[in-house]
Amino acid sequence: MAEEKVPGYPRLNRRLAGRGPRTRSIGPLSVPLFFFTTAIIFFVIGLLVGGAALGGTFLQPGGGAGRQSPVGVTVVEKNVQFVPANITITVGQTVTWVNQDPFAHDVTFQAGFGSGGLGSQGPGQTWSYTFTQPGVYPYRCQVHSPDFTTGMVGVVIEKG
Ligand SMILES: [Cu+2]
Repeated sequence: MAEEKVPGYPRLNRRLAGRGPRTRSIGPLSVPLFFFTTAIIFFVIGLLVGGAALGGTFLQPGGGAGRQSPVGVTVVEKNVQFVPANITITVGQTVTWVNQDPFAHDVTFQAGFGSGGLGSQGPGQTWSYTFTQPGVYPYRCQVHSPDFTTGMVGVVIEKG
């Protein structure tokens, strides 16, 4: 290659000589660096788009509750037990109790509300309640629990 030199200008020549190798070393490096950076950018975009799509499908079975409403929670009544017995939810969440036993249960809260009294949930029947006030809500099945601590009991903890 041609030597860049201007006679009589040693400082300029040193600068020219110093510039040469630097541009040559950056040249081959910058191409993979560009592709690497691009790959990372697309990877991040992919994560964001994929996450949004996953979130969308995950939220949809929530029962058409709208954008703000969180996914519902299900408690199964099986073998004379609430499963899970203790649940923690957030304000606005709906809990659905499903009776999977071949006999009647009920969901009766200590606070006074419930599925409608003694044995009000026949086999296969469901009952739902949307919780709007933070608190601790003990409940029982009146058929299978004498109080709110023994037998067929459960607790809903609602966080604000
Ligand atoms: Cu019961």
